[in-house]
Amino acid sequence: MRTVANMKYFWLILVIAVGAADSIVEKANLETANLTKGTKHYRMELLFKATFFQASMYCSRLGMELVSFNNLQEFDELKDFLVKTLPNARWSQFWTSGVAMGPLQFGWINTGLPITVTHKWEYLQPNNFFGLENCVEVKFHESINVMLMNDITCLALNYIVCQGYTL
Ligand SMILES: [Ca+2]
Repeated sequence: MRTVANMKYFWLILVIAVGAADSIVEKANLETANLTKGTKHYRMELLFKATFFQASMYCSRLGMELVSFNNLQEFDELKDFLVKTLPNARWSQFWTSGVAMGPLQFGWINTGLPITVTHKWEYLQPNNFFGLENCVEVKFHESINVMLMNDITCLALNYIVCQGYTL
């Protein structure tokens, strides 16, 4: 019986090890990446994951804010940045400035404006699962060229993209 139990732990550890080796940080072999588009500057943080609140404070310390997109062009800008920075990445999640304003209504906490790219939600999202999903992440998969939004608990651990503007 002990051998069977040990084997279970072996497989568990193996799965965790494989999962860790598959992280986007290792594939991208970088910690941060930067992109400037016009007056907008993006900074991607891949060294660690954080809650929405920690991520927001992290960007603030840099004089920046969590990423938002007020139109499809800005949505595609972020997606292109991820494609360029993270080749071969599987599903990876990044915080945005999006938060719940009301039942299944979302806006950008940095601008106070509603989220208008409503056709970019993941299938069956937003769903406010268990009534606990008040923050908006983007889920990115490079090999199928997809980036979509999802509402999720603000305490989830995600990577970070900050944005800032030059005058
Ligand atoms: Ca959700």
